[in-house]
Amino acid sequence: MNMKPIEARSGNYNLKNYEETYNDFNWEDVKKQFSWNETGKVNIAYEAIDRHADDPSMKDKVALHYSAPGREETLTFEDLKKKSNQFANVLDKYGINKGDRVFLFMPRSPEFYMSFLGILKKAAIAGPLFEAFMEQAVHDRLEDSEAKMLITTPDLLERVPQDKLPHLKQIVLVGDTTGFEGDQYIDFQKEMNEASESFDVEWVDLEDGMLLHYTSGSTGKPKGVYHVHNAMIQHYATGKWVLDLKEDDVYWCTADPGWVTGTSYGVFAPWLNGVTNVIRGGRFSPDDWYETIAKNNVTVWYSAPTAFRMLMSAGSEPVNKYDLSSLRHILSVGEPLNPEVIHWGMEVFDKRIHDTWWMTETGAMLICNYPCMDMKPGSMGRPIPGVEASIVDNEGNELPPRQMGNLAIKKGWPSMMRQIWKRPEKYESYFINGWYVSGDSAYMDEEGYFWFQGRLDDVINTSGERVGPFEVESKLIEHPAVGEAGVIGKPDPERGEIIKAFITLVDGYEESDELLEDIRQFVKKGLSAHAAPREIEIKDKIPKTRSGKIMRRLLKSWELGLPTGDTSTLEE
Ligand code: 6R9
Repeated sequence: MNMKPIEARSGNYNLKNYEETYNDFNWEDVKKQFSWNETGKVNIAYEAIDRHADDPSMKDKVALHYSAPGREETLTFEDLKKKSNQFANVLDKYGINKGDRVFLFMPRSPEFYMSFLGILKKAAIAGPLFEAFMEQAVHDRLEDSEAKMLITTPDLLERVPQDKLPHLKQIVLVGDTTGFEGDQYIDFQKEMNEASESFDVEWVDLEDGMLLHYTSGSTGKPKGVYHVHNAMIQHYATGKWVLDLKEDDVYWCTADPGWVTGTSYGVFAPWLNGVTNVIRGGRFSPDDWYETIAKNNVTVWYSAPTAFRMLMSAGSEPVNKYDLSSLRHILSVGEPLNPEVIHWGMEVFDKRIHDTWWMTETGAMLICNYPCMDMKPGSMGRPIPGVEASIVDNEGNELPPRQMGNLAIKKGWPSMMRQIWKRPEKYESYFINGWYVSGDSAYMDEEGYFWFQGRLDDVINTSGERVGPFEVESKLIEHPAVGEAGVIGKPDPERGEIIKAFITLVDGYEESDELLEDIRQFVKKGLSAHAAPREIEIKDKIPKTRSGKIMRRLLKSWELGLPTGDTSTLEE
């Protein structure tokens, strides 16, 4: 996997010199960017929207450019200020108070963003849910958070088991409300039409809550990861250094706001930096995606390996139809970024795809590739300024370079989660010896670049060798016949575990013993004998989460005939 680094191209980047900035860094300097630094009045939605709307040179700038099949809409910073004020007034009218949980269960739409910002202005806590969730998933999250209000659409309401949610008092419906009788139903459009466009933003403390993101662990029920307004410091800073956002950028983050990437980087980072934000609704298709870039002249694009792999499999026909020359910076998150994908990006976009590593729990990017930095394909990059990362053993002792262990972050970065909702013991269990231990396994090289190996639960031990599934998967997809790959360890009496690969075949290839043997040899020659899968099974699809992560845990349960555990985030 160690390939030649891809050198940085020169350019006028916000982060000019990684080492210098890292060594001479102070979060206090970042805090000076915020209006609360002088006024003492804190609210993340104010900093993201109102602050620009109140600036005569910014108020008419496009904040949100929304497009979906059949709908297109453009909102300026001033528009968004007014609309979110109106919604904050609606919340006020219906008795929502500071700290109340207000959940959103709806597709990406302008109404989503107005409501989301309104919730924050009212000092309540927003809980975004994936629109694809089915009844049990919706129930578990609303019950655990004791949400008082839900914003949803009439269509999705059938997946909300209202009779089993005693805390849920009000349901705001976005869409046609004919036939919905009862005091609990609130008509979004009707209320918005009646609400005032001015609202006195509720000022909060930096440590007050704003966001509850549910995330599924490998076992058990999803946990509520609680974030506070203070996170804005890091959203802003990483937007500047890593996304390299500048005044004239048109930015597109492809993530759904049900996933932390769709809030931290689909809402906060671009707007805190005063940048035009493109939101695309509807389903993924290569044509729609390329068209979104071409039509909006997207300059900075943040997506995920699964999407890049799908675009890659779609071949050069769709990509050649569009003018993508507006793109100047491309980034990825959510899963290991296969070197193959980076090389594809160099070919079709003539740009490097910059990997970034972080988690729901970390609230913002922590280990990244920067435009000013040489990139080693397969590595996640280096920690952001102001953050210390390391590899530790199970007792929290630091390990030397090249030794695989727990990827850990020195406790206390600005966007760190502050609670696991109602589970203090779970929260404490993340921290060992002053380190936040991520549950990812990785190693660091001599130059301080971090290399992801797998979730700790996913690392395979075969004949005494530790093998990360990512390396094997990356090699597998380099084979022309392989579309996607998911690799697990399968218990074996002799070897501890053997490597089993699940793959999809690229169109035009047929399953045969010769082909499987060829794929096995390809990994053996390209990676190592002990990393070559002993078993390969062909599937129509590899199971993935809504955020595009391969669900190796599910592959393993299927293989071993075990219960599948929580699958609420499984993509259909
Ligand atoms: C933002 C987000 C977190 C887990 C994380 C890791 C995997 C994320 C990655 C990556 C390799 C990267 N992950 N980024 N693995 N390289 N650049 O994804 O949050 O949904 O909570 O997932 O995703 O395993 O621990 P979340």
